[in-house]
Order: sequence, then C-alpha cells, then structure tokens
Amino acid sequence: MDADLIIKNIGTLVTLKGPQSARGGSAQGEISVIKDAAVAVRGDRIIYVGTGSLPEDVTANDETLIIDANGKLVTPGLVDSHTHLVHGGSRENELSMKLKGAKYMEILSAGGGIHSTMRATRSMSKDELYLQARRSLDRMLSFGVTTVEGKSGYGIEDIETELKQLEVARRLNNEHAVDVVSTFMGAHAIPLIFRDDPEGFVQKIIKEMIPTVAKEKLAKFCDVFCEHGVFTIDQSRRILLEGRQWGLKPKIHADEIESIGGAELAAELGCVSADHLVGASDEGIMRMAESGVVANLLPGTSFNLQTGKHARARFMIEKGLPVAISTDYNPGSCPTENIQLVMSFASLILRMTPEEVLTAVTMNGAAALGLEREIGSIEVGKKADLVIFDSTNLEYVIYHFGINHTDMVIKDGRVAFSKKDC
Ligand code: IZC
Ligand code: ZN
Repeated sequence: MDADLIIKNIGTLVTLKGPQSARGGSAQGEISVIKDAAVAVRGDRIIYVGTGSLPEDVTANDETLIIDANGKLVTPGLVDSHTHLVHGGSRENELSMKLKGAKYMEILSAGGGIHSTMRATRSMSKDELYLQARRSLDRMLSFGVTTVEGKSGYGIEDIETELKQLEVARRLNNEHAVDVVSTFMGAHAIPLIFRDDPEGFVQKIIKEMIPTVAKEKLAKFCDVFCEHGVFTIDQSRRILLEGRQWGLKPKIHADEIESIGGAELAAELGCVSADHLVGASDEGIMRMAESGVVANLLPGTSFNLQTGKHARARFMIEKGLPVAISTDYNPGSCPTENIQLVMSFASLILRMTPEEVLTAVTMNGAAALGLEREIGSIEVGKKADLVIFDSTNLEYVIYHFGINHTDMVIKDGRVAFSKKDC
C-alpha cells in the first residue's frame, strides 16, 4: 500500500503501545520505545510503526511526503484535556492583587475573577472570541498539542453566552487543525444575581441549560466547579446526573482548593475524569482508582495559585490511579498555553518521571476525553497525530524547561506546524 507520509530516521520513537485504556500504576511509566524507527501514514491513519526498514507492503510513490527526523524524538500528539480555551479578555489586573495577598476565591467572591471574564466574554462577538481563541489554539499546536478540550462557563446564567462559547469551539474544531472537544460548564460560578438563591441557579442549569446544550449537540461533557463557595457535593451530583440523562458525560473540578469529597463523588458517578484533586482524600483517590476515573492534574494552576499545595501524583500512581496532566489554560488561575512547561512542572513539582508525564499527556489525556481508541499512542489504525521534537531524548524536553522544543507537528496525517516556517 502506498503511504502518503513517511517519517524516517527517527532516533527515539515513543509509541505508548499497549491496552487502549488509561494507564495507572507501573504501566504509567511504560512508554514502549523503538530506536531507529519509521512511521508510515495513509490518509489520517497510521499504517506502519516499527524499525527503519519499511516492510515490502508499505510503498512510496511520487506524491509521498518523506520527512527525515534526523535521529530526533517522535511522540504521539499531545492531548490537553482541560482548558477554558474560549474566553474574552485577560486578568493581568489580578497579579498585583495576588502579590498583595488576595486569594483566588476572595477575588471571585468580591465579583472579580470568573465574573470579570464573564463580563468580557459577554461583550464580545462570536468572531472576536473566535480570533482570540484561535491565537491560543495556534500556540497550543506549536507546543505539540493535537487535541484540546475546551469548556464553556463564562456565560454562567446567560445561556446565550454559554451557547456562543460552545459555537465558537465547534467552529474552531471544524476550521483549525487541532481537534477541539467541548464541555458544557454552566456550573462554573454562582452568578451574582443568584447569590441569595443558588438553588434557583441549579434549577436553571438542570431545567433549561443542559437540555438546550444537549439538543444543539454542542458538548460531549458536562463539568461542575465543585468547591466550597461554589457548587456543593449535592448540587454537583444533581447537575452531573441530569447532564448524563441528556448524554453529556460527567467531569468534575474536584477538591481544587479544599477537600470536600469531590474525589469520592467522581468515583460514585463514574466521572470520565476528576480534575485538580489537590485536596483529594486517600479514600477518594482509592475509590477513583476502583471506578476507572482518570485523575487530571493541573500543576500549572497550583504553581500559579501559589498556595504551596499540590496534587499527590505519586500517591495516586502508587494506588494504580491513572494520572493525566493538562494546562487548565484560563485567564485566571493558569494563563499559559505551554503544555511543555506544565509537563516540566509535573516532573519537578509532582515528582513524576518523564515517562509518566508523557503517558499523562498522551494516552491518559486521550482517556480523559473518552478518545483512547482513536488517539494517544502511535499504533497501526490510530490517528496520525505525531510530534517531532528538537531533541534526541524525552528527558531533555522535560529538563530544559520553559521553551518550545517542537520541530514539527503532524495532525491527521498532515504537517500542521513546522518550526522552520516560523
Ligand atoms: O476563569 O478562573 N478554576 N475555573 C475554576 C477557573 C479556574 C477559570 C477562571
Ligand atoms: Zn478548569
């Protein structure tokens, strides 16, 4: 069979070959490496992965694009499985407030934080939001990201703005090389006008917002900010159960700031992922491992919040809980699209090995989006999403932090980013 694309002369190919499911425990560190490798692609699918000499049935013709990796590192395309991609404005004004000691939740309860992004997002047109998010998506792609999750949640009680965000995400998914998977997160903050009636807002989410989003087929997941001062365990449960009735799979922002039993709720509901988990209890972590929930950790956020508290990745991995890592890109608690920086944080702050980190941003990130059969590893039949790094080894990418190591990104079998074009 003629290949459309062949990458030859790969020094180190990290395939992540193995079961088509999230990897926990010691499997999180087993990444399956082939030295002196080649990959062949037809259409958007991988048709050969192995040593440099292609088998006889994989052939090239005049049209085949042959890329010489020059002995460098190739990995699966990276998956950023938790972001607030589509939003208006930015919140650099919070930096000086933070330096004076203001806490994230204090800024939020004073009507800033998420509320200020909500005002900015409401005031922008779809086209303006699209252009702002597209710049971020271009940056993510340049860092090696080929699939990204993006949440609504800056319309909050204003359903028009929620729909606007999700429609922008859908347009990006259609028009940009990077795949954008959408999550409805109306339950992102208690709107100021519902301050004295949070239950009224929960009812609005359940009765109006979830049905509308589901009928318009604008989201795959439903997410809730389950946190002291935002949505309680009981409210989160009811919202996520209603979402599930409508076909939206549950995700949860759990125990980010305080330990209130979010991890336990994630296990009870069988959430696809529970995210943050800085304060997750031992019991919650063990129950999540038993229920097949992916722990999606966001060390860029705990770094930026500067609370000195971080998710217990080592304990989670020891207990067999698969760990994913994401940027949490958002204008408040983690204003960066740089997943490679966050990978370094995962290693330096959460003490994950480079191999565990790579699994976290490929196969486990894919599983956090329910896409483990399509993406996340370099195997025959899977999508041809690949990154060529300007390094001969994985350790170097994690160790030399804060810069962009990407040479080239292949998305759906095509060159979507090349450093030499920059
Ligand atoms: O805009 O602050 N944590 N939601 C929950 C966020 C951070 C996004 C924001
Ligand atoms: Zn978030």
